[in-house]
Amino acid sequence: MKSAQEISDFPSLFKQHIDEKLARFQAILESLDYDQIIIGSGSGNLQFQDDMAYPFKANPYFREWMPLDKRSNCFLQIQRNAPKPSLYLSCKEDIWHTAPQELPIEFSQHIEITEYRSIDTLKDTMLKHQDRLLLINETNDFDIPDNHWNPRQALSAIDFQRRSKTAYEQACIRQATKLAVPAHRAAECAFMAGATELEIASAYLSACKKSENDMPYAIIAGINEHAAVLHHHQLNSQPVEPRSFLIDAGVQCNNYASDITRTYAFDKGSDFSAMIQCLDNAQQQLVAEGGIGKSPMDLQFLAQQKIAEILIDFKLLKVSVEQALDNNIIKTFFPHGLGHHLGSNVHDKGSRLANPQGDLIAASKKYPNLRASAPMQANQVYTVEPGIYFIPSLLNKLRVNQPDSVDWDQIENWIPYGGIRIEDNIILHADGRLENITRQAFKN
Ligand SMILES: [Mn+2]
Repeated sequence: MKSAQEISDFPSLFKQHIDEKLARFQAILESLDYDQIIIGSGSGNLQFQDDMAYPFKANPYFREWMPLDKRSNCFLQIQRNAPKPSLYLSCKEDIWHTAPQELPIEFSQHIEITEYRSIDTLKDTMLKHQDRLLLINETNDFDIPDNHWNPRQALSAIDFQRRSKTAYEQACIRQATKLAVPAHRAAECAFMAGATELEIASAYLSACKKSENDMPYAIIAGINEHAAVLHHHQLNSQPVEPRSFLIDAGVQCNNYASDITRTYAFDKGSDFSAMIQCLDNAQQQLVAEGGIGKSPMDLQFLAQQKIAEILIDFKLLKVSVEQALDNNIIKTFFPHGLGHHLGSNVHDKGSRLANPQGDLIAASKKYPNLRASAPMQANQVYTVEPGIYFIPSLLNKLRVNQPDSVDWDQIENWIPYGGIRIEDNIILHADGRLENITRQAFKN
């Protein structure tokens, strides 16, 4: 019900988004003493020694403003005193390709749009204020001094503001989640019907009516042992006897991603199924521990504790929770961070910044893989994704270094199931409310 309403709200939310971003970026220009910032969408690159291009995807600095992820050679101009941003779109006759992606008409009225034919004419327009121009782009198309092209201080200031998502961005991620849920259900059904990894990925794409290039990241779909490969992208086309299945896949809406993981047992009466249930409960408890000012490192510690408890309950660990944490044993079973910010990057930037000047909050030595270290803040969107995996290479190291820490006969029984990950996307609202948009979408 709310979904349709939210889509119809997009034009007005987009206007608010543009106004908010304009105010934030004009403040950045003022603090760094520039007159204008130009953000390029990027240029399509050809593969080495080939006339085939890589699939194009506009960079996140451009996508944060414009829902035009497939249009190369666009430039967005934000000036210190202009009431609207200006968008320069490359247009030239092209009989080989489909007409370029356009902004929805209701969105375009909030932007000053100009078409240009050659970069040289555009250069003349832009370079009127060359010494005060800041360029964010893959290539220095306007030949400006190198210190004004992607300067670190500007990137940090932009990444810092990006952590607080506008209402429009939140609505896009919510919608991206709603679009992903039927696809996740189709994937589950395909797995239960005995489909291969490749067939499951096809079922996912056809259920959300998207192509592979529309995905925010390549679909991870691992059956059995493949569920232990954290980013299993080389999907198998051969049928196997199914035991377990892990799928990590999202959908994009106006460039904003959802990032969802579910794990399924083929036999609902198995120990593996029971462990999924335990991790699912732990995951929801971890979600509830989030809040404004909370430290992601404290949550990581709590996740390790809960995972240790589960491994002890299933008689896999032969040591106490304290010993398992003190001796870093849990990192064998849960080798990644509990979550990351989510936005125009799937792993959104800015999650380690202490301030807009670019100082970083050091990641804890114990959890160097954690993508987020800055305290949680209002309007942040992030993932919570604990996992328990049986990864042969990590288990082999544990067997050498701490042979008495686990029951190796038991472990052998779990390796064929690969692993479990459960991942939801959360909005932390300004009033402290935690909105689990993933659980909400699965419920409806
Ligand atoms: Mn994720």
